[in-house]
Amino acid sequence: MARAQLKITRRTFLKSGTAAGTLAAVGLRPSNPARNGLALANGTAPWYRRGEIKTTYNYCDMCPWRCGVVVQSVDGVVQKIDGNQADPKSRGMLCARGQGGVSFAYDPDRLQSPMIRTGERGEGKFREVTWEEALDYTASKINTLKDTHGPESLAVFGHTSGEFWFTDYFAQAFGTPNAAKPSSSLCLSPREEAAILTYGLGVGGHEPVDWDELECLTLIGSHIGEDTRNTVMQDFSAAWSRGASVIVVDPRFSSVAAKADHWLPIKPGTDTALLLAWMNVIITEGLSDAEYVAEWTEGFDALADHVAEFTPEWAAPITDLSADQIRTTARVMAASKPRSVIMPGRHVVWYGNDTQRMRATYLINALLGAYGRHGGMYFSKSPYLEAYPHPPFAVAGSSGGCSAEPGEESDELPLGPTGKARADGARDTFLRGSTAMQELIDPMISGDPYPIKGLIVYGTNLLNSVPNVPRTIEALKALDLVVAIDVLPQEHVAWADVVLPEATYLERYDELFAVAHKTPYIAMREPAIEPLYDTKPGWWMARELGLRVGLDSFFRWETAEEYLNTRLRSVGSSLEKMRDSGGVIIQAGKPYLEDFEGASPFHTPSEKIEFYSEQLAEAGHDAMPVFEPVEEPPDGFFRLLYGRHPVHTFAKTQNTPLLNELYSENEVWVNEDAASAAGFSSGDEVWLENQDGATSGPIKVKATQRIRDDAVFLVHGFGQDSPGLTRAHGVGASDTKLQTRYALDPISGGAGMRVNFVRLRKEV
Ligand SMILES: Nc1nc2c(c(=O)[nH]1)N[C@H]1C(S)=C(S)[C@@H](COP(=O)(O)OP(=O)(O)OC[C@H]3O[C@@H](n4cnc5c(=O)[nH]c(N)nc54)[C@H](O)[C@@H]3O)O[C@H]1N2
Ligand SMILES: Nc1nc2c(c(=O)[nH]1)N[C@H]1C(S)=C(S)[C@@H](COP(=O)(O)OP(=O)(O)OC[C@H]3O[C@@H](n4cnc5c(=O)[nH]c(N)nc54)[C@H](O)[C@@H]3O)O[C@H]1N2
Ligand code: SF4
Ligand SMILES: [Mo]
Repeated sequence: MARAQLKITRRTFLKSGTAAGTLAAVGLRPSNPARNGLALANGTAPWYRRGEIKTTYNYCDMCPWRCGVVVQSVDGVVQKIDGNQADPKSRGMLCARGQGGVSFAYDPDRLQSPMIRTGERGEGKFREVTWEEALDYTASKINTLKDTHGPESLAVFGHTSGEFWFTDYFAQAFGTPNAAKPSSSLCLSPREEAAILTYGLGVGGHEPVDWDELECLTLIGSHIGEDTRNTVMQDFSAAWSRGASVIVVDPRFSSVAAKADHWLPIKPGTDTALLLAWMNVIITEGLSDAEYVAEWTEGFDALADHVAEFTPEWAAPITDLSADQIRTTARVMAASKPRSVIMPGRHVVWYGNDTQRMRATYLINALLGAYGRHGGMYFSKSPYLEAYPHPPFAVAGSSGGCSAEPGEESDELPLGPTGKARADGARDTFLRGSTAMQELIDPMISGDPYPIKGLIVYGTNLLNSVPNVPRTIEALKALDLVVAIDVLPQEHVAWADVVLPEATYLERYDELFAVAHKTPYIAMREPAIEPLYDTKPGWWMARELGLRVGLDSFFRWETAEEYLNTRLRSVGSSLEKMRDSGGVIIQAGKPYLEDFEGASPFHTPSEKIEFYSEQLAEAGHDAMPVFEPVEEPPDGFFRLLYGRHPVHTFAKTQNTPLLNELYSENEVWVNEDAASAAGFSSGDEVWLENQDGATSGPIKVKATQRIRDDAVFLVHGFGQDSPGLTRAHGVGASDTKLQTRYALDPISGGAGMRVNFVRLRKEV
């Protein structure tokens, strides 16, 4: 009852919020607010009385979700960031990290000037140089690499929202297929590959759960609440308030488990067994959507045969759940079909068999008839927007990642102009696969299959995001050129030959954010203030480098405005028109099956959702998901699990003053009984040591009943070693440094990171 009442309250609130928001948005551009008496008397006037307010539109870069924001600054100082009411992701609201953007920009630890290395790599000794010198130096090194080893010998890693300029535009124009994003093989590539194999569409940047009409939500690990993507939090709260059923499968009692009707504390690594048993119940009890299955799927009989033996009784001892729990939850899910979905999740590189696990979740969604149905999974559509005209790229294809649009990636593996394929083993190993960033590191050391000699690291936290840090350091020592483009002195920056400091998202124009969505849309970024210190925007750096390495024909625009206005012309708009209409352009989508008027929206060979995958069978993989046990922790060790904290993003915000104040140090979650058996209790300081002897710490114990006794849990991003990060340095423990190994997913090239084990030690 309480939840039903909340629904009404929230609906009413949203309605009035929108109306009030429109008025507020109009009021955001006061022509010239008079200074009040306090300000004139040099008193402490509130910021909005200190001078003319400049209002600019932007999309948040505090995490890869990119909510639309409205930024207000006075006299060249950013004062406030609000959610843009017109933006489909923020809808006028922001998470704590989005609000914390001001503090990110004004972090005094920021990189302030271009630098060239003077000491040994890793020592962090540099001299400040002019932009001219830094760019000339970098370009001459890149030209030498190209002449000596070919353009493929330059790898480009990129994340954060300026990634496009380097990982996509520069890399493709220059002619290297070795461009990669951590948001692909270290995050969501199994999810995308499984979706394309199973129903012929990518999931895309914004998971297309049709929240407004959803009746049952199942979460496999996805920890909404710790994962504080703004829109997902809003949508989840609304669905929950409306009374939607929630099933959470997580070895840890996560924030969202606390809101669940059913919490299944599964033994880590056994989710595929649970998914097979759920399919068994749905099929044997006749709970699937028979009409939908007949019309839109292929291979149902094969699937029915396949799962016949995977009963709840079979799965119970494997998953450490009861057969009754498994059966009950399958029935709950099916009772709401087709308004019932297992959310695809996002960070899905877990155990190396991740594409098959993701396929199993999609098969259940298909049995329940969810794809293209109201309250199920809608179809995202990319907005229409033409590229800036440029000559054909030397390398086709995309490096994938969180921002990848569905259908954007081609089936062809990109080849370099000299006919060489990506060096990550894609052609030999992976069935499909967007670039596997971690697999590009071996060729830097071994020269096999061919040498990679140079690396541009744009907005990627190289030593905090990629497993097997000792190997990355070996590669950093072996390279001929390392360029770091960042805003903070992160650990890997000390290993660079050239450091190019970027202006933050609040200080620059950037590529348009064109989002595949229920309502496809385009958001803009413009500077709220001038770049602080001697920093420059990424687009400018990419262009200046491009002009110096013979790519003039790709960089014909002089200014960012010229580039953006040219693209916007293709949709009858311009920066000025976008500003006038609230910073976003919204187009019409085609979210449901009925929008296709009988044609199939599924781009598989059969044009149906494929329970049985011929493509997988032909490539020698299991055509239907099977459960493969994962290695057990050795005696005295726990499996190392990790996840998010609501006020931090990855390893990049721990030093942000405001966010650091909210949560400054991580703890290791240990089951209370297991902790006391090992002689530890809450607050004790311990070191963590993994199966290979790697250590991180000291870190405080959080002894709790909220986690199983075979695993421990860490918030990712702490335990940083860069002395330049004055607040984050040396605090807590790092999951990355304890992930000396990973399990490679043979289908997607994803790096499963939950295959590491740690023990607690009093000292090292
Ligand atoms: N605040 C905040 N929010 C973020 C981010 C951030 O940095 N900060 N990053 C964003 C990004 S890019 C991503 S990819 C997402 C990641 O967010 P999710 O996709 O939700 O991340 P996961 O790593 O899949 O989920 C972590 C949860 O999985 C549970 N888990 C561990 N092992 C298992 C297992 O074997 N089985 C099951 N069923 N559960 C398991 C853990 O206990 C934990 O609760 O978050 C996004 N949102
Ligand atoms: N151990 C472990 N590894 C993980 C994960 C995990 O949970 N645990 N999560 C995985 C996932 S889901 C993802 S998506 C990836 C994320 O991987 P990354 O994107 O590498 O993670 P961040 O720590 O956010 O690093 C962002 C980097 O960009 C810099 N930066 C911030 N703003 C700007 C800017 O405006 N311009 C430039 N040039 N640089 C900027 C930051 O200082 C930082 O160095 O990590 C993956 N790796
Ligand atoms: S979820 Fe939060 S941090 Fe991420 S883009 Fe939105 S407001 Fe920014
Ligand atoms: Mo991610």
